Amino acid sequence: METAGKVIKCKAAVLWECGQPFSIEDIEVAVPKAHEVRIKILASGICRSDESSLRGSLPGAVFPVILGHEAAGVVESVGEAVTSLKAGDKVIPLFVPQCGECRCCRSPKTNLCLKGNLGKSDGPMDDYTSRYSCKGKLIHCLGTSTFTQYTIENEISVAKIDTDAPPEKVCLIGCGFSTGYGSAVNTAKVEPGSTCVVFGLGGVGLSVVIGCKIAGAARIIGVDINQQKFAKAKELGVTECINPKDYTKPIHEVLLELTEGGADYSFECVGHISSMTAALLSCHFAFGTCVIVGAAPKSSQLSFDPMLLLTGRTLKGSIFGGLKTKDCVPQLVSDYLAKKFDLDGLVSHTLPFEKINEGFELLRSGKSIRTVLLF
Ligand code: CND
Ligand code: ZN
Ligand code: ZN
Repeated sequence: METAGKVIKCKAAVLWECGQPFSIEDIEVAVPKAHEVRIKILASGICRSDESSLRGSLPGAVFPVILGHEAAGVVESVGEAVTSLKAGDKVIPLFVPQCGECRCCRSPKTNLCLKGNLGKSDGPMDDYTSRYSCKGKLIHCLGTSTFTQYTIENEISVAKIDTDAPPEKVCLIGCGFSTGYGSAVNTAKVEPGSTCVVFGLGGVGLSVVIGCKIAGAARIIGVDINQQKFAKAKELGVTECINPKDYTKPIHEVLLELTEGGADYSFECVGHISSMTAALLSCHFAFGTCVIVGAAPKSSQLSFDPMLLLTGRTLKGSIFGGLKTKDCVPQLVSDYLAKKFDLDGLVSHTLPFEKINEGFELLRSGKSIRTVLLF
């Protein structure tokens, strides 16, 4: 492409300060260095973790910063020594890399990679420096930094996907869908006939629901304090919806009664300590598994009676559904194209990229499931 080897000037949503609105700015994106690829972003979803980073409640963001971690795009150019990708490839940036060589990558027990830089500023670059500047100022990256027309990633943080994949849908495979679906089928390993409880029916929680349904769960109980989420949840596979606001007693007591003593699997997809404890208490005392998917505010602490585990409960968590990113993302995109699952129901709104602040307002007001920004 004619831009290869040159600095690119483009638009990006820059967050100058914590808690402020984004401002659409002209930025400069550097030429990709060795092992790096420069990607033209086509679509990027808005995830709750972006809102938490904006508020400074997740670790990592150093301001000014470019956020965004749920995107699809096309490779514009590649740096030296890039072997797995070329200009024109359709791709999904990965906020968890897969180098294939480190102890974690060699282990089948985890999807994390020791070359990853989760929760740290300046993303997955080998030298932990940024590649963006605006008005002569360095703009930090965080994870994959996809709220920009062009971004730079390390080759190990990019999955090549099917050329026919619609970016405005498969971008969700870059976070929300894979995180939820993987938590059900991979982290929990839900079996046919089981009873599942899902706290939080946003983009992540509904993807857990899709995973539970595909795994053959007999009952999927959705818990949310926002009644507006229930219709879509039922469409996607929730069998009963519960609103904690409708009860005076603690919600785990309601769930224990409903499930003959507790769920086989409970999932926390909110990001609050209180719902994490409720999820743990809602799974069966002898054989229940609770999976923490939501990201709690930094420095918060979870505390509970250790007897809860002694009797046989399992407490686990996962990032990106525990799925090895570079291996699984292309497969999930092919499975979507083969209609093995549906992403369309998760996309409640699409907006032009410049309306990013409107997209965040939809998330804050509880009106959206996923808003996808189109570039
Ligand atoms: P989103 O905000 O869309 O959904 C959260 C849902 O929880 C909303 O429907 C709320 O109404 C609901 N809710 C709020 N409070 C309660 C409560 N007390 N009880 C029940 N429901 C409640 O968020 P999302 O789906 O984008 O993300 C969910 C969480 O997952 C969030 O914490 C995010 O940061 C995290 C996450 C984790 C990972 C991972 O890899 N583990 C990746 N991305 C996001
Ligand atoms: Zn996310
Ligand atoms: Zn690795």
